[in-house]
Amino acid sequence: MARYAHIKDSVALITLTNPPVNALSAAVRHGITESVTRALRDPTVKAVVLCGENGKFCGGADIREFAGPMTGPAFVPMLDDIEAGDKPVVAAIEGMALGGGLELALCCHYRIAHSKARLGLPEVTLGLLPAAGGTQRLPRLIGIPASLELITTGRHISAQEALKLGIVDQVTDKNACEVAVEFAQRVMDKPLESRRVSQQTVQCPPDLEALLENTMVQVKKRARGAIAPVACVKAVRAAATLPYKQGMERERDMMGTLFNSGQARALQYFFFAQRAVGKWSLPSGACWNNTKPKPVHRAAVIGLGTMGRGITVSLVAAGVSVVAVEVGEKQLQAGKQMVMAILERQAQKKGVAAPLDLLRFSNNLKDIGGVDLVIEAVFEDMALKKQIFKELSSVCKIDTLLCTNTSGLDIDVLASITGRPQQVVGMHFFAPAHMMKLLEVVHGRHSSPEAVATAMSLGKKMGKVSVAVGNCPGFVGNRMLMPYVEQANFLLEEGATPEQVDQALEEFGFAMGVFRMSDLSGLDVGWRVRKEAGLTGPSVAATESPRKRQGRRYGPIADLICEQGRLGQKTGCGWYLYDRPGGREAKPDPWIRRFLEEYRTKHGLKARAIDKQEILDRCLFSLINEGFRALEDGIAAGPEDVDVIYVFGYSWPRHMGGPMFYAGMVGLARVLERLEHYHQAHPDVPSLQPSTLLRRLVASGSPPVQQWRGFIKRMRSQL
Ligand code: 3H9
Repeated sequence: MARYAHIKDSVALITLTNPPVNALSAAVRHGITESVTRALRDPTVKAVVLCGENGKFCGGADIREFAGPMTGPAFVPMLDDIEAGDKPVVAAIEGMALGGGLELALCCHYRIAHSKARLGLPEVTLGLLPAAGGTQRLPRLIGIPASLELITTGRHISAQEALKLGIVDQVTDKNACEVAVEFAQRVMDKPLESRRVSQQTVQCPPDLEALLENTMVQVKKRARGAIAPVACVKAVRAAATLPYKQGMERERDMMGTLFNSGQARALQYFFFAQRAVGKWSLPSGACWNNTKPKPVHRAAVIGLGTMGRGITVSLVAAGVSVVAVEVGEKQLQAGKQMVMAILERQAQKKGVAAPLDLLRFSNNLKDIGGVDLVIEAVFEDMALKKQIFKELSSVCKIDTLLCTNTSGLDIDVLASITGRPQQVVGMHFFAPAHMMKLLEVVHGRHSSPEAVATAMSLGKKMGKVSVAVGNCPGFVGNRMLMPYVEQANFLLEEGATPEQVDQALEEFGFAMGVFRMSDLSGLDVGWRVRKEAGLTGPSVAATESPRKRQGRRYGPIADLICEQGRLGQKTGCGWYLYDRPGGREAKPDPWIRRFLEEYRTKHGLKARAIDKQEILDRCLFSLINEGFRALEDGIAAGPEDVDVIYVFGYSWPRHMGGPMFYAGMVGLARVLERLEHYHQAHPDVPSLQPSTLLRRLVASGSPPVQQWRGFIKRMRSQL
């Protein structure tokens, strides 16, 4: 786990060997301790170089070990011993030095980094803080402001930035290990006192108190209830105000609290969930490691509305050449201007030229004949999409992949219009598509494994977190959103206000409550979907009760709001009031209050006081219940898929792990009991009826979320 070699001219080389990222498992820590002791004892060794195998220095503590009791040598004494040793230790950083990996480098006396290496203290993203001295050594090395930024965000930085900040002593394009050995030979006789970071004094800015206070305010605002970023600020404060030893005690105490917190468990689960979704599989048995994607060099985007523009930007930024098609000349020009402006802004930030040579605009579908893949991103209108898919089928070369960005329409219907249903998949991006990380890759009944693999791989190239999902109305994300929004609407009927519902959801950790979110995306989006589904509009029989559809309770409030021309931010009013069309600041609207009162009177509803807990239980548990149904149907392959979709697409707070993980945290028995309770109170709301999967999991003793995949497989095989 750590290889020791005594190489030329009195240098010992210690290589961490724990693929894939040389994480500091108990065995590796053991290896380091033994090797360092050996080097320090050997009189022929005058200096030590520490490096990692396969061009990777170290990815930090072994996160998998956090689930069980910690064994092996403790981190802090191991690092202290290296720093206190009387022989210079040089860290040769290739690939990455993250978390405990960077802390290991910080206790070395010198650090040489390869120019492509990435460094950082990302513990905060795992619900922790850098507790092997990171919060105490880094401020001593680079000062308080830069440390606060790096430790509270967990941002990875380049070797060049690390050099500028003073984290590393040298950056090289050559083999960092060889450079470090030469370096070690030059410094082997130099005194070490000034090289021991823990012995240095922290350079504090004169406005330290104000800086710490401001940072705390900003961090709390960004954290949305996460506790680790707050602890990180406190730990850096300790570095600034206490001697090293006491600072270390503060670091250790706070780590103790964080380590055992539910948030840390949630974030560590989420770390592995993000990686699990890349390992997709289809019911046919085809999967990520037995299916090769096709290369995509040239693509077309059809439609230059908000979605088409974002998708075009993402493709071009990923190095794919794009023909963007829009039939209306005005829309084409507006889209062109916007796409070019975004690409130029992005390039300016990076200090490079915008890749505009990859971009072509056209108002003629015939111009896309030679592309490898098309993404249709027109209005959410089935008739229009069918028309386009018919045309695509005749103008594109035979092996072109045909994708749709629909947010919930039937992929199989679109596939059936083409003569090549196996080459049709959904690529559901989220707005704004050039910024949002999530991509749902929707496989229809006939989608080929190669088509799915290609869309997944293209998503990755575009920097997205891609999740493969099955085909059903709304797929996974929007399907689960429906009962959530429905409950929010029912709560208004029963006595709540939009701001009361939003406040409860925002306090839970969502970036925006359901009504503020709806105002942002436009109320007409859902209105169109409901019209298309025959829930509102001219297709509804005049004799039908406004609060019932197909024998179920229906909440028509959102339709009535839309009928008033209140479509959200873009019209200056929706569930809230804005100072102008396009305004951002939501203010409670007395009109809505009056409207709700009149509505309740008209329908004989008596408003009652609704508390925060009921709002959360009804909105979140109905959404979770639908998640269980999506798992039961096989539309979502596993709980990780649902959770990744909700965190990246719907701003579910990451420190709550995602809806399915959260259900496990709350206790499946409690979720079931609450759903039963509310379903009894509202028997005409089917989405509150607990799913079979939830019932079975509870009956089986509520196994942890990591075991649900296997449980579902067994449950299906018994059917
Ligand atoms: C810490 O250090 C605490 C300290 O302060 C000490 C306190 C006392 N452990 O991401 P990839 C696995 S906390 C275990 O696909 P990439 C990963 O699951 C730690 N496993 O590759 C995957 O496995 P699989 C602080 C790890 O090239 C495989 O390696 N460190 C660890 O896209 C490949 O990973 C961090 O937070 C780990 N530490 O990205 C760094 N790291 O193949 C976490 C990775 O079975 N790691 N694996 O799916 C990362 O950010 C990325 O993995 C990294 C590589 C950038 C390193």
